Amino acid sequence: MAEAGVSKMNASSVPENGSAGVAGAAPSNAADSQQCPSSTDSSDNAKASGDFSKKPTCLIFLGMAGSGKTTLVQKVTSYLYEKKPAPYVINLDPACAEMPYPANIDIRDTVKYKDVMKQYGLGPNGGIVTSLNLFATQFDQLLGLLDKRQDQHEYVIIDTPGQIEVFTWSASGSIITEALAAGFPTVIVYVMDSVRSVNPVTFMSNMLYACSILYKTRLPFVVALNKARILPTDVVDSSYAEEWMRDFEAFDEALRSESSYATNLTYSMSLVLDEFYSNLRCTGVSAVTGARLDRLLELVGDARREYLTEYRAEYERLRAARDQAERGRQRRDLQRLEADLEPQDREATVESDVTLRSAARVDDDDDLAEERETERDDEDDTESFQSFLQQHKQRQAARRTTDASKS
Ligand SMILES: Nc1nc2c(ncn2[C@@H]2O[C@H](COP(=O)(O)OP(=O)(O)O)[C@@H](O)[C@H]2O)c(=O)[nH]1
Ligand SMILES: [Mg+2]
Repeated sequence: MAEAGVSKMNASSVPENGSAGVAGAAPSNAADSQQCPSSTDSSDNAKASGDFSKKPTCLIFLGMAGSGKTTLVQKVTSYLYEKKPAPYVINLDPACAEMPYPANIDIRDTVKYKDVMKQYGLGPNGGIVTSLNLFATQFDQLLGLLDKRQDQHEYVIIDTPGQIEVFTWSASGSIITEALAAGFPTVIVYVMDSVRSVNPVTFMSNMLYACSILYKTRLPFVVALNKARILPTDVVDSSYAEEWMRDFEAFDEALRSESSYATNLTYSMSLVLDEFYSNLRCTGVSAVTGARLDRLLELVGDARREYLTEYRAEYERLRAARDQAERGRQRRDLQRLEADLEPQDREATVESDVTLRSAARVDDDDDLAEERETERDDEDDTESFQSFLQQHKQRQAARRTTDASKS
């Protein structure tokens, strides 16, 4: 790619580095060589057969800016490094100033977002979206790398840009999510700032966002109520949020103390979200202390099982439906094209088709011989027809002479 700041992404240029240190975490390359078992027959079979039950779980961390995605990715990465095998970590935030975890793939090595801003005359948000778009065009190469390493990792962890809408409502975000979900068991970890959601109206906005992502991605979902006061050092006790989800009366009571014009709307919305809450996996966590990460991963395991039993089949069905719709569209286009053709165009097409077919036979010796034979037959036919005409003319001339002599 020639655009400013974008280098070609290939196996050699995609740095699978591990230089940024995480406390207690070995650099990924080192961890790879120490911990990752070499390919076994069973894993080769898994690759060949596309056996999803043996593939690593892809965790896409989404959430509002400042909710703690990056901090949580760092903590989960560090936690998994201790447990082994090491996770495969991908940073998709081009504007991230400091990455506190060792990433195998870092979008900033491929796309320089400040150069993209300059090159296209964009502001920071436009620069981030365009950088992600540029990266998405080469995402198949990343999938290739993941495919090669799928038997070496249990988790693939993906950090996304600060502003949630950059990923959730952009074409590139959808392409990346769909590409991952089509090839790997994929789970969305929705990170919610429990300190900033103590207001019921803000809580409802956050939940509506979570719900819209669930319906957009159609992927299994885990809500991480981050910055929760699980330990005395944390700021807020996240159990209020879990109670509001479980108990509508409790939420209603909290809402009564609000005198905002949005109260009525929030009340109606909470009724709508009742169904969403009923199936929601949710836990308080602290990205700073690492509290309840084991619970978070337990819920992720649950979500993975759901992917394998329900979402996978749904994905296959959707893909098949899309392929069928595409084939139908192509057929209709062809029919429309045929209908648009004038009769003389059609004759011309038929003629040119014959010409093409005859031209295509030139290379084929047998067909050529056959064609020459046919030509000879045609010549013979022409000769016999001419002699027939000759004889006919002679017979007529003879009859005319006989008639003249009689009269
Ligand atoms: N107290 C507390 N602060 C946190 C926690 N997680 C993240 N933070 C802070 O929240 C701010 C935003 O975090 P960051 O991970 O950059 O958010 P992102 O934009 O979603 O990636 C940082 O100052 C973090 O230190 C947590 O669990 N507890
Ligand atoms: Mg971040």
